Amino acid sequence: MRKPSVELLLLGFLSSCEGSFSALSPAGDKAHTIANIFWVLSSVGLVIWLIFVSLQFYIYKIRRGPHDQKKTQLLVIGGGVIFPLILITISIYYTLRPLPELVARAPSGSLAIKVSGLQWWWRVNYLIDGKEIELANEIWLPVNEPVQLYLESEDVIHSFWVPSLAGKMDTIPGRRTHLSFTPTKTGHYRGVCAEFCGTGHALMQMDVKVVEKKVFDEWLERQRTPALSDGSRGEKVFITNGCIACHTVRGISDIGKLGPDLTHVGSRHRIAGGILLNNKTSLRDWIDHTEIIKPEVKMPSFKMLTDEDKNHLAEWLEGLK
Ligand code: HEC
Ligand SMILES: [Cu+2]
Repeated sequence: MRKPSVELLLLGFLSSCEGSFSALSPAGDKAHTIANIFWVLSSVGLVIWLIFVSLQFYIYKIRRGPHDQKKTQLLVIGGGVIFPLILITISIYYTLRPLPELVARAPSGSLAIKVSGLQWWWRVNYLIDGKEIELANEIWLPVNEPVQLYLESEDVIHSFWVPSLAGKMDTIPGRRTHLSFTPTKTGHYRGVCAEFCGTGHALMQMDVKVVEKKVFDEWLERQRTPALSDGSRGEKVFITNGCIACHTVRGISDIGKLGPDLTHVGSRHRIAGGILLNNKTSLRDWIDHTEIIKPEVKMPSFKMLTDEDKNHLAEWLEGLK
């Protein structure tokens, strides 16, 4: 059997860096800075590696045997001490120089969003005209406008990371951290929790949609409107089976704060910490096998509901656009 060629392996490796999860396809000002640092440092590393390999080739293949002691000493001191010292000093300067810009806050008056990490999902609050609207695991942003994120945690340390848009920032219980950036390209990006935070850590993701300002305004307006009670069977199942103890659906019940706000759950791209595509089947599965989909999740499964009730419930949730 033919072995896979190095080019093929490299291609596979590089292609896994493409797409909405990648720090190497930047779509935000800060992510561009970070990607540039990566490319410059990698290129310098590559050049040094090539010089080193050439020297080895020279010694082993071209000019074997003893060498002039003076010259070799010079090479060891020059190439082994002085050159690395200069290079490391330059790279420290080069990598630290953009730091103030990377941690700078957005200008006052910018769009402000509070994002809280929880085991194992993200609570997202838009702060607009002194009012908050809440959603989960999904953030929409207008393109080319700076955004200020306030990051918090309600339990353990998590880390907010949308590789295509900006660097990582920890969310720490009892403290507020900051992250600001300007998305530069419309598109759909993915984010993850980048700090091990328990069993469901790998199942704690999010979607970020960068859209034109007009689309953003329309979306925000829809998200602000409360849900309308329609007296349907799904809604009744939701109210009478304890879902409202943990979930708010604005316009119907706003006592539940433990779980995600479900006012517009039907409009989200994914559910359950960004791991299931949102449709009626996923919603039903989630209610039915919560603990199988996400072990140790803070929501009990509701297997005991009748099949018909589960169907009505899933249909009603899906309709909460
Ligand atoms: C004890 C509190 C609790 C109860 C009761 C509860 N949930 Fe949940 N629910 C949660 C938590 C916490 C999550 C987030 C889980 C995660 O993603 O890690 C969640 C997530 C969800 C989601 C996914 C939302 C999203 O956008 O990701 C849906 C849908 C949902 N619950 C529906 C229901 C329904 C329907 C009921 C009643 C049959 C119910 N829940 C009862 C706590 C609860
Ligand atoms: Cu986490």
